[in-house]
Amino acid sequence: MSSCYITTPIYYVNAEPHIGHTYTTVLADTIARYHRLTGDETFFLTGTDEHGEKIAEVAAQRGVSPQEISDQNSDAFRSTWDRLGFSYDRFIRTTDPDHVETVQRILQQVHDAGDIYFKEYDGLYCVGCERFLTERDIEDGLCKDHERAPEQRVESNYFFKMSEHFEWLAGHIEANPDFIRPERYKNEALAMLRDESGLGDLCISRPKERLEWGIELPFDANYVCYVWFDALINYLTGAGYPDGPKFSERWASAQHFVAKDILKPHAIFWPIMLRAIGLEPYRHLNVHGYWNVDARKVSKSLGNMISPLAMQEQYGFEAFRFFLLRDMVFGLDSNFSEEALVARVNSDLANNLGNLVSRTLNMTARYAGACVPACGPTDVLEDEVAAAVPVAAGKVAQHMQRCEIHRALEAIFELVDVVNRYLEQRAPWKAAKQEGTEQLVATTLYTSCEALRCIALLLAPFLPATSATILERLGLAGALDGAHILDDACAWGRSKAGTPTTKGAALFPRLDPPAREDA
Ligand code: ME8
Repeated sequence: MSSCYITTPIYYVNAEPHIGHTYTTVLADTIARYHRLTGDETFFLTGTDEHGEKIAEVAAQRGVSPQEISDQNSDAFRSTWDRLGFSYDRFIRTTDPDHVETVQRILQQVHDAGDIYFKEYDGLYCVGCERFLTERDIEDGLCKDHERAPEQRVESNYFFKMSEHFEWLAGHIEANPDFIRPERYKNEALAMLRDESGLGDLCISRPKERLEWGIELPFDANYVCYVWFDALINYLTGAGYPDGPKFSERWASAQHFVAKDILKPHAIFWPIMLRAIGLEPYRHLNVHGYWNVDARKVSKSLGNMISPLAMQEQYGFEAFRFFLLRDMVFGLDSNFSEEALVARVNSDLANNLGNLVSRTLNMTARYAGACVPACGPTDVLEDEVAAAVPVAAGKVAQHMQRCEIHRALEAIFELVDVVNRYLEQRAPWKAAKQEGTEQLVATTLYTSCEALRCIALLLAPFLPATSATILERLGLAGALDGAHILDDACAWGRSKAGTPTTKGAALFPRLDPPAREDA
């Protein structure tokens, strides 16, 4: 059995979850579910990043301790993820004792190996990014991401010898084209490495006189660890480093999911940190674009957030989840609007999928006594439907390997179209009115119930609740328990005649377009 270790970023606890965090977590959840259904031993990690100036600053503004803010907002993330049904295996907090211990152990190890030195530093610091900026990060005197002015800082600090590994890293990135993907981010990482003036060594400490909220350096009690050095190590703690029984297999299959805002720490700092620790680099860094609203990145600091719980309340989470997965092209930015969401849900879910489910099950109730009928002799039309299933499954597998979720969904919805077209051609509602067509109607309904079973299985990683509902209505509750489920999707003919089916209410009622403010 192969291992599969999937992570999201650990989110800062300076505010509540928004569409951006939800997207990365939906994406990772979908990939994790997919791997579980193919039989891989999957471990899915998410959590919260709690130390550092950003959190200390918000706590001070609100007059509470950083620990209180962390507890409150970490709970907000976890309970939101639970309400949305994400299938994470561990929710890690950087204040968890095992993480603090791992970070200190690693700091000591890297220090003992001579890879950390002390010096005075003078630079421009952005608290939003929690790092010193380079010229590339600044436009009109402001941090490009946070649109706030960085502060000039002169400080004595500890530095991690990062620059001596740039050449090795560039070689690793070149030699492993899917290490950082899609390709545009691989190229961006290589450009960062070429532009060495901007990188240099990594400052990994903050003096306690300026910041107390962090993990104390084991070799100097006057300093705490820089939040990014602490945060990246969560991926090791979460996998059970150093001696957890599954650590080695998990680490060998590690895939990180992040947006492009944190490319640099993941593409540059992290592989070099791993090298200093004596570990192999992770397997893949999967980098997606931004969700924008009115062409601006959704973010806590810009205050244009879309709440996933509000979306769940308004549209149902599966509809929102589907929109996020279907409308973002992996690697590119996407614009969020409720109009686009409603249009997508109405066309794909209410019309195509919803219609197929309701007419298949309604006709099975009406013409076959609410049981899957026995399949009679088949013809070229049935053979075409049966042949379309492994084609769709093959495309899904291929696209999922590359994280091209929108294309995987496209392939499943092409299959939905094939079955809808088949029903139009066979028109069992007309055939049923004629004499001697019982077998033809039964074969048509068997074929569409069977295709629906396959579609529901293929959809399980993307729309887990919808998939379970369709299977339940086909009398196959529990079909998703166990391993190698996706192989079942391609095994045509598994539906058994006589299995009771239920009609049920519309899966996705058509949504009204949102009211316009100027209307
Ligand atoms: O950076 N569009 O945490 P963070 C798409 N703690 N994704 C978005 C997004 C948007 N508009 N806004 C946020 C941190 N995200 C660090 C990470 S990991 C060791 C430490 C998502 O709370 C996306 O995944 O600022 C992005 O990379 C992440 O949230 C940043 O979350």
